[in-house]
Amino acid sequence: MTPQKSKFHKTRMDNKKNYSQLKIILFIPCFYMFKNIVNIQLFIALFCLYSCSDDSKKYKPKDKSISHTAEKLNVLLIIADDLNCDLGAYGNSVVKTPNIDRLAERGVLFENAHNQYPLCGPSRASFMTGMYTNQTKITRNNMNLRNSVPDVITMGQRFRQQGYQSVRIGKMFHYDNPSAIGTSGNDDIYSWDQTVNPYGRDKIEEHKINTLTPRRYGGTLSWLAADGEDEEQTDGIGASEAIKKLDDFAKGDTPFFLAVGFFRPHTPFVAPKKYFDLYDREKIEIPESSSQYLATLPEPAAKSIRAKKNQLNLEKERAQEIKEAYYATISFVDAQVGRLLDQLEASGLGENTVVVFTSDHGYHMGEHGHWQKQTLFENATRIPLIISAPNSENKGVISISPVELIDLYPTLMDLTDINTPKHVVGKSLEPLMKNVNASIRGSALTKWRNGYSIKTKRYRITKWGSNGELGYELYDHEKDKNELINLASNQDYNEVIDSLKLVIEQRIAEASIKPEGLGRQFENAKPIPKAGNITFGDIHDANGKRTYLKKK
Ligand SMILES: [Ca+2]
Repeated sequence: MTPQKSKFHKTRMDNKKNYSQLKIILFIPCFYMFKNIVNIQLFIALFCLYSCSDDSKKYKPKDKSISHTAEKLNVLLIIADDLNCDLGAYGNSVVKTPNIDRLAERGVLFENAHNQYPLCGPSRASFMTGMYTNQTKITRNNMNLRNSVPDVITMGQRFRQQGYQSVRIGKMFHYDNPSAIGTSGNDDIYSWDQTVNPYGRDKIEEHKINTLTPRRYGGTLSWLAADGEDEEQTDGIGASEAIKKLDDFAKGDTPFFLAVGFFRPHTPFVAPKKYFDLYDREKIEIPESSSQYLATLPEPAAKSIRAKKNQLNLEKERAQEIKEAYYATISFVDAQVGRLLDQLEASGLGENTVVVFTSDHGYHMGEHGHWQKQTLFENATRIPLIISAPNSENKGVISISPVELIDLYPTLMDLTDINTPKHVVGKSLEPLMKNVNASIRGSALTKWRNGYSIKTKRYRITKWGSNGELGYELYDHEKDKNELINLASNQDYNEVIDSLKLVIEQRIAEASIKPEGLGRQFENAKPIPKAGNITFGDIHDANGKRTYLKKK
């Protein structure tokens, strides 16, 4: 038993003893007051009844998890923003991620994990509530969760309800990145006991950042090999704050849910110079894409990968420079993950802390001719997901079963022995963590605009338009991992596509049912109005027109 556990036992025993003493003290004067008025036997009987009924409340808890407080595991949830599976642990031999790889060695790596909507805000609202976006009613950024599902119990809120200290550092719910860094973004105040909003040199020196669109850094490709140390960057500061929190938690006896949301590798790809030195820019490969290929796709799919006009057909050298910066930024985030893992070990918390590493959605790096997110290709739907539980016998194993980001909520509830709220429709991955060959779902569902897509172990089918009237895509991952050959019209796959059409319809119908116990659900909640971005140091007139640009 760890010192933390024995402290809990002691506190509970002390409380019990004090409570009994208090009852005896109250009983004596009451006995003399009642002595000459009513039947003493009746009083004693009433007292016993009161005593017993009180004890029965104490020793038969309604919620089984409450009785297990003494054995609570802590949770450290680390989420990167816009990180795809270009990681060593996921088989990428170029990107250097020794720390995420070391976490994978002691946990379960989910090879076939997918987000539910490949855009920050919707994805985060979805996994923090354990529901699909047709249930959260959030499919846009800059939405406040409580405007559409005010009564929902978020993951952080559930931990708080169970006596955990729930702390957010950085980005968990939607947060305009990088424009809102330093603020709380579109946070949910009910999810946390405490929040920390780091703000680093990447913001103070934002004007130095290279970008395809002047003074735009979030929605467009932008990058910088920065001067200075990790600890000066926003995510370096976030990691330092998390280390301080872990240090505090190690001294106390309260179970914790520490959610650390890194802002990188989301654009701007800013990392200290040393991380750029890890890569050989000239050797970085850029996928090619043709206009003939576009003709094989339904129109909405073709549009999704040609939406960002100034990012199309980048010159190879420019594309390599940008991709190198994304990789350098991944290595920078990896180093911050390493700092957290080191602190977990040094503080002794590693023995009773579940560690999760994930991202809110995938990211194209020129695949299909597209950069960034917002498509229904594997590049945007697939996410890294690694869960390390201290009491798990399965370490360094890989699950190829399709899983969803909304499965994280019930998984963490199961691992910490807390009852999952009824409205959570994700499925616990605990059976897969015990046996990677187990099966909990046949497919992972992702929505984007008027399209839905499911990924099974072998296939991806994508449907566009509410009745499929805008077309279908079918990919066979056994032969085409990059999803370049649309088989939707291939006669050899008639049976496959017919059966998968039934499955996707069923999945969409289920994902659209209002979950039991959710409470109110509003259809048409609107995003907050968004003001124009201001880069720190630039001057704008009252009409928002820039009158002065801070020089590099
Ligand atoms: Ca994101």
